[in-house]
Amino acid sequence: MNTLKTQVAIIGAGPSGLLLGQLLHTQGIANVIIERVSGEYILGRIRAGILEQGFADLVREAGVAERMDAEGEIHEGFYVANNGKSHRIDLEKMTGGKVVVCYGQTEITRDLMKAREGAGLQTFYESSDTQLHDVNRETPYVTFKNNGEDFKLECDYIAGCDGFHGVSRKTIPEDKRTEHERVYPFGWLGFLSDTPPVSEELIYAKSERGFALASRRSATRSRYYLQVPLTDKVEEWSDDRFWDELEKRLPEEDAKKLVRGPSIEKSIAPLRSFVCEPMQYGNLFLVGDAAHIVPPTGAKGLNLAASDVATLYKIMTRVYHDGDKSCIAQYSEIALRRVWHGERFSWWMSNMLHDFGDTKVNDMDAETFDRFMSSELDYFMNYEEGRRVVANQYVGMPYEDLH
Ligand code: FAS
Ligand code: PHB
Repeated sequence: MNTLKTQVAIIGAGPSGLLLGQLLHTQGIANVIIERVSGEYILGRIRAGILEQGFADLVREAGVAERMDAEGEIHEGFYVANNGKSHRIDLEKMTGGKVVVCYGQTEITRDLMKAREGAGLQTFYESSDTQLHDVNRETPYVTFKNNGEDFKLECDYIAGCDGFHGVSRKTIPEDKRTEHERVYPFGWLGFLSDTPPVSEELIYAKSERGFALASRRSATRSRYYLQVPLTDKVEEWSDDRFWDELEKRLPEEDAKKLVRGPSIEKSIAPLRSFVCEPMQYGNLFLVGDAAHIVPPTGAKGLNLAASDVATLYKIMTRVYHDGDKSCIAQYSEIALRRVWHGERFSWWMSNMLHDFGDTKVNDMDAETFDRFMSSELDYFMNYEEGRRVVANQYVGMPYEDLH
């Protein structure tokens, strides 16, 4: 058995784990990451694209923002189209100057991986049988296998950054955690292509045929999504079929500007709202998707992970720099307050913009629910106070300081 010691053990080398590790490093707090798959595999997972200002500022604080600031696009607004009629949400004007950065999660992850390697910080990729022990004691530890050897990592704290399917949340005894969940009756078919995006800013389009999102990664790389039934298989969607359907769902003036090309990534993701309460148990802290999931309609998933990281980073800094452990108990309360704001916004945007087919929602038949949601969307798009609500949620609620 190889026995190692660190201050903070981090489970998972996704954006949560890597960003937390880098921020702790800037404060001289030792940390080791244990990851189940390879770095290449992680970089092959195409996911989020919109960073709130708070996230971008955190990346700058971690000293890893050079490429993001050079290549990321500042977006001052986005469009919501309701059956062909487009409304622009002017983020900059409606929020007193706040904007979002359009820069792929893959690129942020790549930058964080490079910074971690450059700092010589330890990351055990392709580990297996990771288990968390004595999380309720002063001396928690993690055991795992790597490269055919057994390891024991002794630490003071464990950050469970291992996503929805990870081991950390399940380490909290079932009678000590409450899980809230809403699974949506549809999924998103994502499509990545090296074609010039149809629009400078994102378009969230509600249509009679279902939801579509026109996003982007750069001036030459597009990211599109279509709402599809959960029964669909990605093999049933040829590139031509995707482009034909996208064209039918976008407003006409945008659809005619579509530039088609081969998909370089195509996958279907289910949509769910999920929250685990509390987000901490003893010296174990759940971070990001390990604790919560949102439908991507509000671009909140990755951004809620960042605000969890910000809170835990502040707590760890106070513990190790000031010797003040009293703030540890604040993590879950502070993190969950912002998580539920993101959950509500993402659930609300999903209800307004998707076609629920014949699924009963809130004990209404789908057609009645759709009439209510169409009126909701009509109000929030056609009245300035409505657009302001959407704008302030989209750029992200402020990060809360420790008490
Ligand atoms: P992650 O899931 O990214 O990372 C967790 C890491 O832990 C993984 O690398 C995993 O391999 C590792 N791990 C798991 N179990 C382990 C174990 N037992 N031991 C060690 N390591 C373990 N968000 C948006 O804002 N917009 C989007 O468009 C969007 N699209 C998405 C599409 C898909 C298909 C998915 C699944 C998510 C999407 N998200 C989106 C949300 C996504 O971006 C997450 O919020 C983000 O990846 C959260 O990062 P982490 O918390 O680091 O979790
Ligand atoms: C993306 O670019 O992947 C993206 C952007 C905004 C969303 C969801 C996904 O709401």
